[in-house]
Amino acid sequence: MRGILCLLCFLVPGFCAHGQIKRPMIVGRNSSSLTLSDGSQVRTFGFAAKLNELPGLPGTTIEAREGDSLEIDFWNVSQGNPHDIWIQGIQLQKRNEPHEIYTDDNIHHMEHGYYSFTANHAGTYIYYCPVNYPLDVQAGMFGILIVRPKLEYEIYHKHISKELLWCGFEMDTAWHTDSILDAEQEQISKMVEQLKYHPQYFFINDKRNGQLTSPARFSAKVGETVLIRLGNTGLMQHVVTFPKEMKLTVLTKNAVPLSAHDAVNTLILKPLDAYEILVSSDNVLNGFVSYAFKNEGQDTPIQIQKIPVLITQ
Ligand SMILES: [Cu+2]
Repeated sequence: MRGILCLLCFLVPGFCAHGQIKRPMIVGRNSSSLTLSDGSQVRTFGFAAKLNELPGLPGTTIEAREGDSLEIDFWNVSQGNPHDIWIQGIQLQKRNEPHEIYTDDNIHHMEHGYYSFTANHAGTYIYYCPVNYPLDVQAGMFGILIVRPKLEYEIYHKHISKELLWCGFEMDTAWHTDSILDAEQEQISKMVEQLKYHPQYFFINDKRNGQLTSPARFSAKVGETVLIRLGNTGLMQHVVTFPKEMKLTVLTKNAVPLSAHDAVNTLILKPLDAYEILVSSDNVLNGFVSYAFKNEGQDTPIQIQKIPVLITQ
């Protein structure tokens, strides 16, 4: 029996019940930048996969399969204040050395932190730096963890023709000055309390409106099913509305499977929410997905981004 299982593990990727051990690396930096629509540059923090890589918004994507054991090696090379990693919805075990006992310290400049967990539930998660929340998240210290389902779900997902990741984010450039990003740890909590949040820039990944290019923009054939991962790494509410001609199935919200597949076309994401949805259309379509950025409790959006949708024969 064991031989057959081993053979299946070898022949069918994803069959193994025991999962793999993965050790992804996250490099934390505080000297990245993002070019804004007027050509100016704004300073950001971020998470890269390796030392010589500039982090994007979102930072490096970590991928795993249900049942895998992960030990994230977080290396802080930011020179400034300490940082830390949290994953929304997952309890992490943290060590300062690979096999040391659990620690609760933040990770200082040039230190490593090792965060281990078992990926028990398939879904899309947001990981981020909780230090001085929400300052470091606004600065850009966030990324996506994807836990892919085991084999039985994979069969169900077999008809998916492509996968997209849309990470909504707003930016108030007043939070991105050197005096704020380099402030001493002791001053920060008082400073964060006094900061007002009036974002001037609104992004899907790190792009605006129609600037979203392949592979993130939506183009598909009639009848094709596209899996979209949506994450809110901003501080506002994101209301995402698909054209009514499109069929939407919500698979998971914050990695919890949703069984009620009601006909919905609008999703509301609070900060740090993440959804996995399946989208398809039986007809050709040339439209857009509306991405509205709102203050919670207010009806009128502060800004609406439009992601082009093209469905052809
Ligand atoms: Cu941080």
